[in-house]
Amino acid sequence: MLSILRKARLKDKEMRILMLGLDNAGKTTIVKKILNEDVNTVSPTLGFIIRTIDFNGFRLNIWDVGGQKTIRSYWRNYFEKTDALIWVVDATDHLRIDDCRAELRGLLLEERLSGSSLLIFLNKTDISGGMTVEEVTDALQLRQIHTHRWTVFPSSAMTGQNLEPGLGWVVKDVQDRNFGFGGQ
Ligand SMILES: Nc1nc2c(ncn2[C@@H]2O[C@H](COP(=O)(O)OP(=O)(O)OP(=O)(O)O)[C@@H](O)[C@H]2O)c(=O)[nH]1
Ligand SMILES: [Mg+2]
Repeated sequence: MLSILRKARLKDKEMRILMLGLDNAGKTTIVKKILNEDVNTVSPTLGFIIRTIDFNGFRLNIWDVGGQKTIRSYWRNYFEKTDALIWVVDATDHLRIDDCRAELRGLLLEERLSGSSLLIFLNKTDISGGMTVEEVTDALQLRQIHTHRWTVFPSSAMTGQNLEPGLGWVVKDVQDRNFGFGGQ
C-alpha cells in the first residue's frame, strides 16, 4: 500500500527527502546553498524546516530537522513516506564519529525508513584535515549496510561542491527503485 502511494506521488513528480545528521553538520547550510541563499546567516535548527526544490523535473520536499542531542528523539516524527534519507556528516568532527555511526545505525533499523535511498554527504571538505570518504566509510561501517542503497559524496555547503550531483543520485535512485531495474 505504501509503495502504491509512493508510486502515485512519483507520478506527480514529487519526492519527500529527510535530511538528518548530528547538529552542526551543515544540513541547513547545504539546503540554503542549493537554493542560492546567503549561507552566512545560518543558526541551529530547533525544530524543522521544509524547503521545496525543483530539480531535474522533480519537486523535492526537503525536511531539514535539527540534530542537537536533546531533540533527536523528535526525528521519528518525520519518518513517514520518506523516499530518501540524506545523512550529513561533518568531516572535521572526528570526536563524534562514533556518535554519528550509532545514530545512523538506529535510523537504518526503522521500519518506516526501510524503503528509502541513503545519500551521505561528507560535508565541510573545504576545511583541511577532515576525514576522507574512505575513513568515513570505515568509521560508519557503511559496507555493512545491505538494507538500503547508499552512496557517499564529499561535499561543501560553502563552495557547493557535489550538492547537485548528490541530489541527482537521489532522484535517480528513487526512480530506479520504484520503476524497475531491479527495484522492488
Ligand atoms: N567551512 C564549512 N562550514 C560549513 C559547511 N557547512 C556548514 N558549515 C558551518 O557549520 C555550522 C553549522 O551549520 P548548520 O547548517 O547550521 O548545521 P546543521 O546541520 O543544520 O545543524 P543543526 O540545525 O543544529 O542540526 C555553521 O557555522 C555553518 O556555517 C561547509 O561545507 N564548510
Ligand atoms: Mg540546521
